This record gives sequence, structure tokens and C-alpha cells, in this order.
Amino acid sequence: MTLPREIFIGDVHACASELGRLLDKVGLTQTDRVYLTGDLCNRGPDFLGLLKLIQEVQAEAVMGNHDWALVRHLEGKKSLPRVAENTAKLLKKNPQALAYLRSLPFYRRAQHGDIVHAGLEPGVVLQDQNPEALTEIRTPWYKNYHKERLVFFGHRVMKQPLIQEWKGQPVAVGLDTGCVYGGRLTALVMPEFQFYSVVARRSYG
Ligand SMILES: [Mn+2]
Repeated sequence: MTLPREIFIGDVHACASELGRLLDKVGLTQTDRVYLTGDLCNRGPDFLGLLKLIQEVQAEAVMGNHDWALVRHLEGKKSLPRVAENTAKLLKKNPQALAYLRSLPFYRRAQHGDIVHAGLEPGVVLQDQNPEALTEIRTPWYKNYHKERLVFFGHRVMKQPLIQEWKGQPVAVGLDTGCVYGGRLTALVMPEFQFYSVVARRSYG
């Protein structure tokens, strides 16, 4: 029996049509599982369309710093960054969308590895990582990530997907190729270890 494919996709930032095109390009099937590295909202054009698509394909996302900032703001815990104003308005009118964002976990475990938004604090096991590190870490943490378990992450915008190796094997893969800034939306399909990407229709940043 073969395992279902797992498709890991970088930060979407409300670029629903790009995600649709990317899923077409990978030839999404019923048995595939789709994972998103978070930062579902802000800057991009179609957050509600994105949520609809996520539901349709049963994609499993983790909490990004943008998502979490909105959740905390709407709980009265944090001031609202300017970039989040439009999403905040949408969420106030769409309690289901807010409930969905609030439900996002800070990490997920797939067959082929773990998914986080930003990264891991070195030397701390996944279940003990704090949410700030998981959603916001900016250091090149992956250079000191010495475990066999693969980690898929976003948050750090790069021209090409980042593949960090340890002992000659990939151990961390950065998937945010700046779609919302007019770059690309990137998917890694496992177990093939094959990248796919689509070019953004334009820069929304
Ligand atoms: Mn981020």
C-alpha cells in the first residue's frame, strides 16, 4: 500500500486564486493531504475565497503571526496592525471565519514531517515550543536544527524554497516564496520531494 501524497504549501496571504492554480498544477486528488504554513490572511485580495477553498480541499493549516495577531486583537489583547485592518473588518462580519482562525494549531504533525509557521527554538522539543517562537522566530534556526524529522515552514520570504540539510539529508524546508509580494506560491509534494509553483497574478503587498 502506498501512503497518500502530502502537499506542503507556503504562506498564502489571501491569494485564493493562486492557491487554486497551484492545486491544479500538482494535480490534487481525493487522497492527497494539503498542509499550509499559515499567514492565511492580510495583504492578499480574497481571504473569504481562500477559506472556502481550504474547506473544499480540507487543507490543514497552522497559525501564522498575521493570523494570531488578528485573533488576539479581536479578543481585546493586542492593538491592530495597519496591514490587518481589512481582515479585521471581514472577521467582525464573519464569526465562522474568526472561529476558524482561532482554531488553528501552532504546529501539525504529518507523515513526512512537522509543519510550523516560522520555526523552532533550538533545543526545545516541538510540544514545548512557545507560540511566539513558532509564529515569529526570525533567526536562521534551521542551521542548528539537527534532527531527522523534517520541518516545513514559511514566514521567511525567499526567492527559491530553502532546503536545509544535515548529514546529507534535508531536515528543514522553507516554502514562503513571496506570493503576496508578486513572487510565487510554492508547494512541496511528498514523498516525491518535488516542488511546484505558480507565479502571482500581481504584487498585492
Ligand atoms: Mn509570517
